[in-house]
Amino acid sequence: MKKKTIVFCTAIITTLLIATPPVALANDNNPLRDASFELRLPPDQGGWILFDESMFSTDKARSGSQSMFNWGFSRSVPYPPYFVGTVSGSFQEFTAAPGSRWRLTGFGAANTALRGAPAFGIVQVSFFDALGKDLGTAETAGNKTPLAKTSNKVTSQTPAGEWIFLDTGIATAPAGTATVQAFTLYVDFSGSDTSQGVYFDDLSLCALEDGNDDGSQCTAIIKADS
Ligand SMILES: [Ca+2]
Repeated sequence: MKKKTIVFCTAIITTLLIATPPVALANDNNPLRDASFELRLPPDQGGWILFDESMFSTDKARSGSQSMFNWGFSRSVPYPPYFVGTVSGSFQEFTAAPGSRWRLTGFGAANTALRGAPAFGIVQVSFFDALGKDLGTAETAGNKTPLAKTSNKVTSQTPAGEWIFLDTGIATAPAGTATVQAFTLYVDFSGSDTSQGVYFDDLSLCALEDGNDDGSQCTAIIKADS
């Protein structure tokens, strides 16, 4: 009887493993401070730097009791391009060498499904030189490509209230890199005349070890002073 119980439990665990969507890899070397937004550390203590319509929120949390809420109001106007857009977010900055590889993951959710498009929440890594110029990434470098590497998105198609896993994949720092910035971002150019936004929680930044190609082994790095 005991044996049967064990077999049964194993079957359940196996089923759960197969059914579980991809989740963040464990990262004991996550350099982000207050990665779950519980501490509300100010920037001069290494905390998140907030811009535009961004705030710590107790309205929704994937872990603990707080998250980061980036939101905005994109209104329609009677002249081209017929909308006024908004970009809000939060970020932290780290020293980074050319050729170093980075992966940012986290979770995003909208309490009510976003209206219109483009209106979306992402996590993003961006590289900068010593003068603060945005360099883009090796993967995205080029005239017609964005100067950063972004994750999949929370959009109008994302079920309301559901946390989804956000993942930039691996971004390689181009020549001249001095720093990397890890962002939560909400972008709204929808002209939907609605106040709306995306919650973020449980971010993890990985500086990949040499020879590691999936972000499962991360190097311990020291955060630059703010
Ligand atoms: Ca949290």
